[in-house]
Amino acid sequence: MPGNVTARVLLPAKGYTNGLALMEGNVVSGTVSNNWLTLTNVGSGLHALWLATTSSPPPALLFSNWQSGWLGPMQQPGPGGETADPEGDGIVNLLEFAMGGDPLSADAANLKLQIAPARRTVCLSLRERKSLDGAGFGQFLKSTNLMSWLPVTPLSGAAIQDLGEIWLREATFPIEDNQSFYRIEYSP
Ligand SMILES: [Ca+2]
Repeated sequence: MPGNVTARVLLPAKGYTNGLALMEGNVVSGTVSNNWLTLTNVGSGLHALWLATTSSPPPALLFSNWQSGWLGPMQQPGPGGETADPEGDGIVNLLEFAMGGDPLSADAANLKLQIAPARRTVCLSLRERKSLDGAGFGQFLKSTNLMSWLPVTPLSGAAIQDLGEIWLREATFPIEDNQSFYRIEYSP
C-alpha cells in the first residue's frame, strides 16, 4: 500500500464468523458479512493479512505472520530467519518480533532490559508484544556466574505502559545476597 493512505481490505472469511485477522504479528478485528472479512484503516506499507481462527493464536503462528509482513521478500533460512539480524543491530528477528522492534532499522537501544528503581526488589522493564500476552513464550533466566543459567519466575510482571502494539512491563525479582544476572530467552 503506497504513501499516506489507509485502506479497506476484504479477505475471504472461509466460514469463520469471529471477524479476526493477523497483521504484522498482531490480532486485528474487522467485520464479517456475506462470508467476507472487512478490515478498515489498514495503513501504508507491505502487509501480511491472514485470516485468524482464534483470538489467541500460538506464538509460532504470530511470528510467521510478522515475518511475512516485515521480511516477506527475504530468504528463510537467511536474512528473514528467526536467528538472523538483517540490519545488524544485534537483535535477532525473533526478539525484534517479541519486543516490537523494527527488523530493518537499528533500534537495539529501545529493546534492552532496563533496571527500574525499586526498593525491596530487583525490577526490570521490558517491552512485550501484546498478542503474546500469557503465551509463555519468554522465559527469564538467572545466573550468579554468567555460566550456568536457571529459569526463574518473576514475583510480578505487570504491564505499566501501553505502547500501542506493545506493553511496557515491569518484572520484579527478590533481592538476593549474591550478585545476580538476569536475561530473557524467547523460543516460538
Ligand atoms: Ca535486528
